[in-house]
Amino acid sequence: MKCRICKAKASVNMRQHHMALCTEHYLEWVPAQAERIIKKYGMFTRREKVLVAVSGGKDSLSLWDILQRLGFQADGLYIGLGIDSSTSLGAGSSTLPGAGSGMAYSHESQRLAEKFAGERGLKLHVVDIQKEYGETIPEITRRTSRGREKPCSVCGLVKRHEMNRIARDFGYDVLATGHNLDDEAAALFGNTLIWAKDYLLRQAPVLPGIPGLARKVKPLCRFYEREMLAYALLRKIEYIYDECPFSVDSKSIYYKELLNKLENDRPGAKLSFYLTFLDAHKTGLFADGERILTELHPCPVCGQPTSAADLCSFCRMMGKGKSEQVIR
Ligand code: Q46
Ligand code: ZN
Ligand code: ZN
Repeated sequence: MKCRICKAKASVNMRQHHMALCTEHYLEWVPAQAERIIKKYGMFTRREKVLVAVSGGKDSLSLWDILQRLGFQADGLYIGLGIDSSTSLGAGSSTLPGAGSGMAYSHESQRLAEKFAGERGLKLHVVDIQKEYGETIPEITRRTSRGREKPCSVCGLVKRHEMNRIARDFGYDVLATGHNLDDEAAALFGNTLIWAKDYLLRQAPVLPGIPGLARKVKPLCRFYEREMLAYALLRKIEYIYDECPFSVDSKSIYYKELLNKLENDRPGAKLSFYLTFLDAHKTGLFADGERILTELHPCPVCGQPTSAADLCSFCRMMGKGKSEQVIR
């Protein structure tokens, strides 16, 4: 297999694009392609401040690397979830995957995110959930009724809240996450199976900002996971190989496997599934639902927009609002 550009030995073969590239040209192709995606969907400009949510994994670190190489103003945000060797959801939950697995997931992912930033002189915000709120994600899960079996629902809520908070408090125009095509296609597949209207409505490469909520963008949404893996390896980015212990057996991993089978037989199927969805979206498939965004109001405690009747879900989960004064 030869590089399409220089005819040297190719390092990455992309069947879905009918294209193979050598290392040098692959490392040029990825940022060029990312820039096209950023422009095509109107994600952000070089004048805007971007906050990249970094987990220490290959996608988010590669995204930060790409944005730096392209000359965007991109800082990082790492959220310490407290998912480490002592992680357990307590009695009755001992069968949980990852519970007490001995893997210091948060510790190691934070080390790698800090190492990445330190070596490149980049600014990284670190929020430690336990220091900030007195409890780790598994501890909040144990205390509340949200997601008894897995901390993912609590974790997702806390991460969204904290990303919005830091973006707002530090004046970032846009929040970028490292979701790749496999993530997006798996989410789309799962949501389509149950026609989860509200989720389908909000699944897009760009979610426009509204007062109190930064614009959210996914610049890697058209890159296959294996393309990002190749990029991270060829750029010699040191990232955490292990997934969060709670992601084991998750539905999204199952959907990814199903879609990989499909992709294997029909190269490009995953991309076309996602892109035809975006087209359908654009041409009005969910037009009626647009009103959902207008029904938000600011949470009386934290000020973030919410559709809940009073406090937002985060403040309710954290038991805020009862003794606290309304702050904004
Ligand atoms: S980090 Fe959090 Fe994920 Fe771990 S607890 Fe679940 S949601 S699996 S992306
Ligand atoms: Zn080449
Ligand atoms: Zn709130």
